[in-house]
Amino acid sequence: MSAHPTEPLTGHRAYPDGEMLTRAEAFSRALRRRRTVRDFAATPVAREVIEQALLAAGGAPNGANLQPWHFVAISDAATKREIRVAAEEEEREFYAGRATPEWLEDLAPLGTDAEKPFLEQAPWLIAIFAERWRRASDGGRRANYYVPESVGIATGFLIAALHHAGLVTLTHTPSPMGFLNRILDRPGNEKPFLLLVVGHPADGARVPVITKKPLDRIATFR
Ligand code: IYR
Repeated sequence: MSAHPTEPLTGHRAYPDGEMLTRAEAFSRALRRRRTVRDFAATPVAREVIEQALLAAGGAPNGANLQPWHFVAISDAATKREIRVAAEEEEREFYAGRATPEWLEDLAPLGTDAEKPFLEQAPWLIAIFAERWRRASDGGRRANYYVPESVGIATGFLIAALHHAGLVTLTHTPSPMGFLNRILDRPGNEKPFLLLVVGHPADGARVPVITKKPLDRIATFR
């Protein structure tokens, strides 16, 4: 077996049982306050906040620590406009027939449609790319591993970090999303994963009435 360098686990924090439960409850409550918001205020958000959230995402567990992701954080108005125009083009086709009737029926309670004004109104868009494979030093292709899992976990960290900072997000998945490679100059080995819309909620923002499944429907203990 090859020797690999190790270091002491210094970042771990242990808590007494009672405090552990209190912490678990507090974190659970904090994350359960998160709601997807579609109405954004124009209020700016400091780039440093976005940077910190991206650093949190970049610490996510992933396949062979190859970190197969790339985040493009966009605040430039012209780029946001270009993304909106391209996304709405795809969405019009989606709502006009590419989506199955069953899919549209499932979306009806959320009140979504092909209009995506939030892509221009929100101060930040974060386009998340999955690096399907990487370029070896000899120019050939090398594998990445568990790419969707890795990028999904990192995106979860990112959403949680932004929520923790007091921002709201919308996970937007125009389909297909190939236009993001073109607009954002990303190479063909990177596949758009999703577009995260980030900012403050608009004054008086409203959200759909929805329920989350209770614990006994999402988990089994044995
Ligand atoms: N991408 C479309 C449709 C859409 C699909 C699902 I699944 C949602 O949870 C929400 C929307 C859109 O963004 O409108």
